Order: sequence, then structure tokens, then C-alpha cells
Amino acid sequence: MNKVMKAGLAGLLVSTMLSGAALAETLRLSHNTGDTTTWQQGAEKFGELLSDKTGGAYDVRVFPNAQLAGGDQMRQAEMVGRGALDLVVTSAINVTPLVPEMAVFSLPYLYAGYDQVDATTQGAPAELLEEILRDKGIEVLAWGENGFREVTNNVRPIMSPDDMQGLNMRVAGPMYIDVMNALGANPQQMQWGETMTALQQGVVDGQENPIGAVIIPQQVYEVQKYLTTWHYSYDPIFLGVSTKRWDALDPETQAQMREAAEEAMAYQREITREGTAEGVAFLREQGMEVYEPSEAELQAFRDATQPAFDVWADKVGEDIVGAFRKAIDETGNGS
Ligand code: X2X
Repeated sequence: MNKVMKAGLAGLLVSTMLSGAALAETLRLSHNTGDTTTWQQGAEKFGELLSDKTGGAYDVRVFPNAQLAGGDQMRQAEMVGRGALDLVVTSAINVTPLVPEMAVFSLPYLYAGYDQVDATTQGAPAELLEEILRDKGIEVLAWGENGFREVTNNVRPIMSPDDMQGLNMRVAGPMYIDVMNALGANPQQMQWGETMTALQQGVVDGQENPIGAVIIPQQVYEVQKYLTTWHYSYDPIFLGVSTKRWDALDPETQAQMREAAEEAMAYQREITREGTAEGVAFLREQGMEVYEPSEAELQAFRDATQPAFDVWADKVGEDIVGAFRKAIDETGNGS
């Protein structure tokens, strides 16, 4: 060890002693988008709040791009479930291989707006999913937002279901394969981490993702020409902790952790909605051609995707779909 290193180590020791605190326990948090997204910002906010609320007893190290799961975005939930990861921020769609019921949020055209979304993700319906996830070893701490998923491609503007015919579309999960098939496209399931390169090289023509959480921060506009705001599927994210970790915490720490998660995800939802609201204008400035379908045009997409809705509503089960529909109806905004 050289002099400089020795001095550095001594300094570290002194500052630790001066702060009077025991070394914080570091929890590892995995998420599957890049470090510029609102997923990352929400995860970092959670780390800050947890450290504050626990008086520095815990801190969080955030690992983007599903790197702790070898780049496999679907594997993260299973790893948290068996305690191989402490924490995860991921979207519902990534958990459908483990828990098919999680597809409920993303059923095509289930929601007509944010108030309907909030009535389910921030209300009793989401608790039905939380129970199932708990049985799989994941304690959901709070729900955030990926958002309404919009379609982009490099071939032509999408104005009607016919325009989807024959397009090679990257999709994230199994339900979207059925949705894309219903629209006459050629879906291909692919990791998000591989998608930008695939779009750039023309391996696929298009993809679909939310504007504020992913398309803008991950610069999808650099490799895609056309975007249609078809709002066809909503995707929430959640912040979850391994139940192995959770059950070992005392009630006070549990309360602090849940509070930190709720505040962090509220912040994450807010910045995601802001980014989405400003997003279309920004994307046009970047040279994208954006098409905003009318109500009648949206109805054509709704009709075309109905077969996939029916298949997946069956997989989710009547109890859960019914609870979601009831909460949506009670907002009084129709859909
Ligand atoms: O892979 C995607 O498209 C993403 C980032 O939205 C999800 O995690 C589902």
C-alpha cells in the first residue's frame, strides 16, 4: 500500500468515527432501464429517503440495465423472490412469466386516463396483486409509473390497424406478442437492453414504450422516425423488496422503508407524467413525425386488439379483472 492510499484509508476511518455512525448496510436494487430514466431517479430518491429516515442505518446501491440479472429483465423478480436481490424496480409486464395475473394492468385499452390508473394502482385492486407477489417472495412497497405505451417505427406513420401489417415489432413480454399478432404485425420478444441496437441495425422496424419514462430519456427518437400516441396499454412499475429481507426487519424499520418507497414512487410518477406531458412537442423538435389519433381512430385499435384482451383477461381471471373494472367504472369517466 502506498502513502497516498494509506492517507486515504486513514481519512475514511477518521470521518467514519467522527460521524459516530456504524457503517450503513447497503441494499442492492436492480432495475432494467438505463441510468437516465425516471426509474433510476425514483430508485435513487428511495435510497436518499431510506438513508434519511433510518438515520443512515441503510443505504441503497442502484444497478441499472438488469445487470445483476445478466441483462435478463424478466429474471429480476424471480431473483428478488428467492432473496438473491434485495430490491427491485420493475414494470408489471416483466413479472407476467412468474405471475400471469400481473398482465391485468396492461390489458389493451383497459384505462382511458390517469384517474382510472390511480384508482387501481393506488387503491384496493393493486392489493390483489400484492398478495400474489407476497406468496412469490416479493413485498411490494409502492407503485410507480412506466406509463401508457406508444408505438414507434421506421417504416410508416401508424394511423389505423392496417398500418401495423407486416411490421417487425420488438415487444417486452408475452401478452404483447398476442396483441401484435392481433394487429397483423410480426412480434419478436427481446430484452430492452438489446433493443436500441436492434432498431438501429434494422433487425426490427419498431417498438412500443412510454414517452416520459423511456422513449425520451433513452433517446429512442435518435433511431425511430414515426410515433403514434395510441395509448394502447398501460404499464405500472413497482418497488419491491425480498420478503426474506422484509421479514427480518423490525416494525419501525419496515415503516420507514415503506414510507421512503411511497414518497419516492410518488415523486417518480410526478416526474414521469411531467416528462410525458411535455414529450410530444420535444419529440417533434427532435425530428420525429408524431401522429395523435382521434377517438374514432383509437376505437379501431381497441376493436382490433379485443381478441388479445379476451385471451389475457381469461388468464388473469374474473375476480381480478372484475375488481379493476369496478374501480375504473367508479371514477365515473367511462372508457
Ligand atoms: O422492456 C421494456 O419495454 C420496458 C423497459 O418498458 C419494460 O421493462 C417493460
